[in-house]
Amino acid sequence: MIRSIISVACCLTILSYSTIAASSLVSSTFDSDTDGWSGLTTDGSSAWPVITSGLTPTHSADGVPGGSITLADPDSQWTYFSAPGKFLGDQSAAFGGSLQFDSRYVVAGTSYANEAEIVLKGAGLTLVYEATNSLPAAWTHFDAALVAGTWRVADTFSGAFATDAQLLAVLSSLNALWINAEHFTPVMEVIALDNVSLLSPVPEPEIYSMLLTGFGLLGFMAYRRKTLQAE
Ligand SMILES: [Ca+2]
Ligand SMILES: [Ca+2]
Repeated sequence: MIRSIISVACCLTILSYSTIAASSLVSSTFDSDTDGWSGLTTDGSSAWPVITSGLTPTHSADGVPGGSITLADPDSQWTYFSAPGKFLGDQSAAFGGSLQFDSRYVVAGTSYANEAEIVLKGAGLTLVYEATNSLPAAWTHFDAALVAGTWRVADTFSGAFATDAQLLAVLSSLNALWINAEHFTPVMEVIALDNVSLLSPVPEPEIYSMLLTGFGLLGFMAYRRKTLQAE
């Protein structure tokens, strides 16, 4: 009895460790090429209209690890990396998970300018995520949770936080995923991007802890019962 309870507890432990790690639903590591990414500029007004599309990023050997892509600021508008089709469409599995990437500047401008790090469009909505006002020269990891209260609707600085329902609607019919390549004034910076990944939610560790504690208690009770019977 005790042995079987211990085996079940061990299995649960192994199960919890194997499922706690969030799995990547789609990713770009840029190890050999630009993986279909492009670039664009927008004027950053409320509808975030595209001013220039079809910019071509450059593949670079400098990544963390492997290659990365870089985009040079082409004009006085806001520049973004634009994700290829594999990141778009129904990405509802990422709801509750996160969007992660690494970025750094390769060439700096004179002073920092501040724009939304990530723009998501879908279901007639535009959501923006603000992460940093000062991208450094060193590779920096960004982890944007895809949960309510972190993304704003339409406007970077004063829009309302997106609700769970709005976020899920956008992720279910995603038609644009842009990552900021505009961090400085004037028109001169070059920004690098690596390891873009949409991740599924991480199961709550507390649930597994509670399950394991429960099994531990059951095992102890069974042990006590057996000991008492033997006495
Ligand atoms: Ca890489
Ligand atoms: Ca600039």
